[in-house]
Amino acid sequence: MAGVDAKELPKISEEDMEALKAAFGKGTLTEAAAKAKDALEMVDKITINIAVTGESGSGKSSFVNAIRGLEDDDEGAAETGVNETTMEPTAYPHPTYPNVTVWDLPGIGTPTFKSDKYLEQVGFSRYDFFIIISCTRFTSHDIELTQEIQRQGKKFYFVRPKVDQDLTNEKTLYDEKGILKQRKAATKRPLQYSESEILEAIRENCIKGLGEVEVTSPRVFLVSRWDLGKYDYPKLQETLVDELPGHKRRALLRSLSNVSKEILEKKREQLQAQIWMKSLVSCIVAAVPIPGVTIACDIVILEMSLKEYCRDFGLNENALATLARHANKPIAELKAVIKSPLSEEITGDLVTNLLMKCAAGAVKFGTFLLNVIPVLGSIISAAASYPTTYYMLQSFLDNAADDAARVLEVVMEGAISNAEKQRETICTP
Ligand SMILES: Nc1nc2c(ncn2[C@@H]2O[C@H](COP(=O)(O)OP(=O)(O)O)[C@@H](O)[C@H]2O)c(=O)[nH]1
Ligand SMILES: [Mg+2]
Repeated sequence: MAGVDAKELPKISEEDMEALKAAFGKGTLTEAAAKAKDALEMVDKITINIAVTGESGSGKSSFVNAIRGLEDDDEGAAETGVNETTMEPTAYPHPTYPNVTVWDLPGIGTPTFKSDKYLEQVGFSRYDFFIIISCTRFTSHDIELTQEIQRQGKKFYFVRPKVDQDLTNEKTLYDEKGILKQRKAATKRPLQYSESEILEAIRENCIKGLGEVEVTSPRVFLVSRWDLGKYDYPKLQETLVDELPGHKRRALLRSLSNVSKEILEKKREQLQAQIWMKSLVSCIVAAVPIPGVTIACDIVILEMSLKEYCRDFGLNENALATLARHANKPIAELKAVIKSPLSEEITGDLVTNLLMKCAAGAVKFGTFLLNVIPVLGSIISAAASYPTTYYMLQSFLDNAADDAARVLEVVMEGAISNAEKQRETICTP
């Protein structure tokens, strides 16, 4: 490693390094590359079914739209503000990742309702996990349902939407300086308006109600459909991802809306963890010499990978237009902070250019890799191609993730003013 500044090298995690060593260590590179290819393709084949249930009017359909990154008036959105009469679950595939389906389940709480029957009726076994929505207290029906889900060994999460409304309502009890207007001796309200205390009280109230009936470690996430970057929605996204196994985790994560820095970071980490596999596939499976660069690789795989990064981070014309509309911002404002090419600009030639630019940096990285994985040196083409493709994917991914973080910052400003507008409409008689 002498003469190489570690800071200039791509970050490669211990785990990746171990996987890389194991793949190269066996000596059967073609086999390792074929396995890597299968692992990468798995994410498109795996299906995820999310059940969203709760009483009618609680905000189920709105939540179904929210998970799918849609506004209620977008094409393909679930209809909101309607009383449902059917007992049939409705499937809403994710618009960009159709292997993720969100199911809007019929409201529970009819007089004939029995939780075990309900689950049977809605096709219980289909779902990976359940989201139970209530905008007031969780009812005996919700609780019966969770007990049945618990018995059958599946996961569930309580979501309490409309917290924006709660906060607005509470605010009316305080004057413009944030001081409680009517100080009754028995009041539990803080004398000074405090958003965090109100939210904590709502959360505690929900958990208390559930604790009384022995729901094991209930988790309640407070959300506002109009402001997904706030309150507990980002935490909910992370929890859902963390609690799914392997490939399912990847499939869900990439479909989640980019509403927080944390989720962007999780996506970056996940894509980062696949670079060693993508490079392997590109340099081994169908590698051809690239004119102008002294390497051989499969350009198509690299092109597809860069497009995948753009898609996952919302860096294409369509996604940006939708985002701009949702955030009430001109699309130009979002584009102004993007430094790397959008999906539409990615071509084979662009990939070759990027590889050329990365060749110098990759030399140092190659020296580093050769020290760790000596077998690379014995495969002449891989010795130069592998570090170059790795380095190129790494640089592009980091840039795309940084772009997405900057776009998010611009959008968040818009999101705040939009939520305020929404609150005004709701609260004005
Ligand atoms: N303020 C506010 N209103 C919401 C929220 N979620 C849903 N709503 C509204 O609550 C009403 C019922 O929502 P809907 O999704 O149709 O409920 P469903 O019957 O359970 O499917 C609609 O008018 C929604 O716009 C939220 O987080 N905040
Ligand atoms: Mg509905």
